[in-house]
Amino acid sequence: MSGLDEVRALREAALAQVEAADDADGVERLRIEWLGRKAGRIPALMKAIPSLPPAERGPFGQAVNDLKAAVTARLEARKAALETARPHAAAVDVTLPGRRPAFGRLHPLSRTVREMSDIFGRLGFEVVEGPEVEDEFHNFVGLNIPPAHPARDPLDNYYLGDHVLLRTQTSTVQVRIMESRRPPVRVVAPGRVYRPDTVDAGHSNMFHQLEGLWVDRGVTFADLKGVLSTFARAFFGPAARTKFQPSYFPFTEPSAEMYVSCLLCGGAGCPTCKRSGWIEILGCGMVDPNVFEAVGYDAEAYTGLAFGFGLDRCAMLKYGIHDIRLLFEDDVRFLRQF
Ligand code: 2NL
Repeated sequence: MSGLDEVRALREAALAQVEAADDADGVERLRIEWLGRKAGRIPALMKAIPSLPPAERGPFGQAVNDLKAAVTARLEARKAALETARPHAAAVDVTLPGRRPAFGRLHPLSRTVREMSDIFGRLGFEVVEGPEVEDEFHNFVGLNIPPAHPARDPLDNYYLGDHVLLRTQTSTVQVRIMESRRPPVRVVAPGRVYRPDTVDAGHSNMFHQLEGLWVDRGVTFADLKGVLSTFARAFFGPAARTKFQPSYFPFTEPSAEMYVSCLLCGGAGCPTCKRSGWIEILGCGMVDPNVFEAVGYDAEAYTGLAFGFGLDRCAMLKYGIHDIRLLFEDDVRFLRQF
């Protein structure tokens, strides 16, 4: 076969291959195979020209140039044809129904924090936060809990090092607020707290509190009862009744526990309220003068009311959750229900 016949045969092969390419990658592979500068078949023919007999060089060179032009043109055409064809394949069918976005929702505890903060906001309280890793001053000393107090037992606390621990109550935040501000102070502090309790349906070693503090001249126990019973009706509903029972905390004097009428049985008695008709939801009292002295407040001039809720327990009561662990397992089958 003469050189010219060979070029003719190659031309047919190349053009047929280009027509058969069915995507942009295929066209590009053929461009490299035929026109590629390093190993392309047509450049190889060109490199062979100088070694031909002089009389053949002209016609052969001409034929190879034509071949190159034809393959180049056909590759371009094929590429353009594939590009115009593609939008059809990938077209958007505007008649299809839309895809519904997946909405998340708030965790029942986040909802509880927001609902409570909202109610206390309307009663004039500001929401404040503070660190979960604390020192003994803010967790104990400032709250009138002396070194020998059982609450400071290393077995009842998560100590992280000397005098450093995970806070066991959010009162630490209020101590910090009193250190940094002069009265009047009216704040609530929601957040995580930690105690090494054995985990069961009613206990977790990490749980949530919302504590409140109101310090000013002339704040009384009547204000305490008013604030907390107003809160209870706003949070649990207008039918909720409240009662106070004397108690003891190192940081308040006098101290009390507040009970709400059981939401589940309306006060008649059921397993949740242990047949008493009442459920304890918080501890409270008038701030002990020793706490004021620890933060540099004048205990003669000011009085204060304080209270601390178990947030998890309130959320469980309101939403009918019987096991605290469900709140922390993050099982979407559980979370989807709220
Ligand atoms: C409970 C009891 C309570 C407080 C928390 C408090 C904070 C300061 C000063 C005085 Cl800075 N008191 N907080 C007072 C009484 C009770 O919590 O059992 N909570 C779940």
